[in-house]
Amino acid sequence: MQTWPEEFAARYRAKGYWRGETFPAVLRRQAEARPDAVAVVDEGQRWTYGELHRRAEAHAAGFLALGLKPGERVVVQFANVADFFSVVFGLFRAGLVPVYALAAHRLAEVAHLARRSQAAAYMAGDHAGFDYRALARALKAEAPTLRHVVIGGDAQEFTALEACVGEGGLPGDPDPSAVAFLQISGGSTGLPKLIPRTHDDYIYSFRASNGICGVTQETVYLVALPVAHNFPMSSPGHMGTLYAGGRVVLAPAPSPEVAFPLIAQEKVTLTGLVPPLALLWMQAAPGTPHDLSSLAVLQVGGAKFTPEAARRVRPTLGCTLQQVFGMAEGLVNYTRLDDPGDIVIGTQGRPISPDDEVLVVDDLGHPVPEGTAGHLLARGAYTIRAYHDDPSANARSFTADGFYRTGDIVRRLPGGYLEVRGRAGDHINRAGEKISAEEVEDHLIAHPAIFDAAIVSIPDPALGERTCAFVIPRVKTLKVSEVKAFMRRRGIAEFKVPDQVVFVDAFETTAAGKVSRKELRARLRAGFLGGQEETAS
Ligand code: OOB
Repeated sequence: MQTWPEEFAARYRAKGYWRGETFPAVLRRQAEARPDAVAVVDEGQRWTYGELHRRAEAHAAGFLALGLKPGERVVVQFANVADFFSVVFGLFRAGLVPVYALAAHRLAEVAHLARRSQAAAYMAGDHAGFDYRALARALKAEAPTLRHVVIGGDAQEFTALEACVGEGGLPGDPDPSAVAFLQISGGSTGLPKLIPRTHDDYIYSFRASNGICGVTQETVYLVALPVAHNFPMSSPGHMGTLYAGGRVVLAPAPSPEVAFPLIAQEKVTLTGLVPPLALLWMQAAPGTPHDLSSLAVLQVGGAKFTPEAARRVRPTLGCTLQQVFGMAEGLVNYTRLDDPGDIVIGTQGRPISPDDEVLVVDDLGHPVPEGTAGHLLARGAYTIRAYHDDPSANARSFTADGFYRTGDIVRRLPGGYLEVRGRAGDHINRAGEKISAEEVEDHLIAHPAIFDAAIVSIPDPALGERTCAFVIPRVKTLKVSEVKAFMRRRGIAEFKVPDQVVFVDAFETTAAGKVSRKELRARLRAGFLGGQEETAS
């Protein structure tokens, strides 16, 4: 159930933000209104709204026939493929709760999600050059609550997704204030936290985003980023596009080589990228034989897009730039499509909703004047009040009056526009992928030849930030290649394997011999950069 206090919930309903819509009802509405309109395009497969709806209904019945019970959690791990949509809408229809893993996640992350959510099932696709069946085999030993594994494609000993179909026996639509799915947080400490989003709150976020981003049934949205990430899902992303009756085109990879032909063929009008990809696209666009003229708006977000890069979007790609600064916990900011150039280039936008409450405070929690950098706190109709089943994270991440501590350092400018200046926490933003220093350090320290390790971010022209592991080895013979190979054997997502490994004899400490890990990371980083400590960003 939603965790907003009743007086807030009542206000959000009265203002028309929470309208009692649910995911199954959204799909049904489109399937009834425009059954023959194309909803999802995936490498030659074209599913209409009618087809997507039929598949989702059939899967819903099939999932329940397995013995799954409404309310149970199901970890889903799909690349950018159409099955993602029939599976998650099938789960919604059955009252089951998807837990979104990224396709890049490996055993360590998926096992954590399954355990944390007490998942009853794991559903994955047989695609993307990785064997999710092998992952599933190992997962069963690590997640005791798991009763079913469903695999799209060649299922081998597991239940085939194609066979998970049935008819009838479906429950009524879910309660709109119930948790619809769990999304992962890119949060700063330890393992990813689970973010519960309700039908009411999430649908509000993309319905309102549609208005801001001009999404209609004419929109053709290209999912270039991973389909399960919050940005391409709801800002306004594929869910916003389906809500409006538009067309969702899935890119198997975000590179210009793959995405440009798709833009030309499908006449894509809108897409969202992280800054490093936007740089690649801008580099590739001038020489491309593909017609990109349908692309009206390019959204860039997930990490800071520099003004220098932002300025080049229109000259190279011929489209309008929209900056998007959001988080899976809720709050999303957009530059508006008719904002003046200096706002679009120099800020990360302003909140979706007039009822988004945004505070910028100093270290003691006191509000700072406009134009001064401080910690961003947020509260509103689509910003969570608590993580799933995580009292200690909740105590750290939310104020007593329910504001989410975003961990971001921002400056508020006239008109409520925000400029992101950096992060207060210890997470690294590597091309929009959030990496917790603590989580990676824990894996490193598990190596028998590693005495201690600290992960720091290093500025990187392509990725924004890359990771550097400072390692104190127990034996002089330890090799960088072994450290990286060990990390891969730990079963973590490739983007978390340190980009650089630097061996040191000891970590410098203060005279008192005591340094917080945070301070230690800052010192290592400053030393590595030759004393050129970066600003907060
Ligand atoms: C998006 O969501 P998450 O949950 O992966 O990461 C959220 C964090 C923010 O707290 C901030 O640190 C960073 O990513 N971030 C940005 C940014 N957009 C996100 N930092 C600077 N500039 C930006 N434009 O990344 C996300 C979710 C919805 C929409 C867009 C991005």
